[in-house]
Amino acid sequence: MQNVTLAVVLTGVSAAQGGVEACPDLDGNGVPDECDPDCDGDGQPNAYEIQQGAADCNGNGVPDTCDLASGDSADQEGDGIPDECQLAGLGWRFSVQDQ
Ligand SMILES: [Ca+2]
Ligand SMILES: [Ca+2]
Ligand SMILES: [Ca+2]
Ligand SMILES: [Ca+2]
Repeated sequence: MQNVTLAVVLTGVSAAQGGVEACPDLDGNGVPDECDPDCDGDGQPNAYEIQQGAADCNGNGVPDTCDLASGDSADQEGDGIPDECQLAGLGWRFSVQDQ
């Protein structure tokens, strides 16, 4: 008589290997990042980039760099800031020059 104990059956390993990886959700909105808008295609959702400090001066939820790249925002003087965020200052400057 042998006292054989085969209590442990290692079938649970496969669950931890090669399974479906949890989709990253950097901005924590419950939507996998691959489904979130990512205007520049760098894998970081727009909302996350703004959370991390990307400029969104016009508050449309899209980093301003993308607004400019897509042409949604004009940047006539090429300073990297959407002109709709600067209209007040530009208007003041132009009004001074025109007079
Ligand atoms: Ca997300
Ligand atoms: Ca991005
Ligand atoms: Ca924006
Ligand atoms: Ca500008």
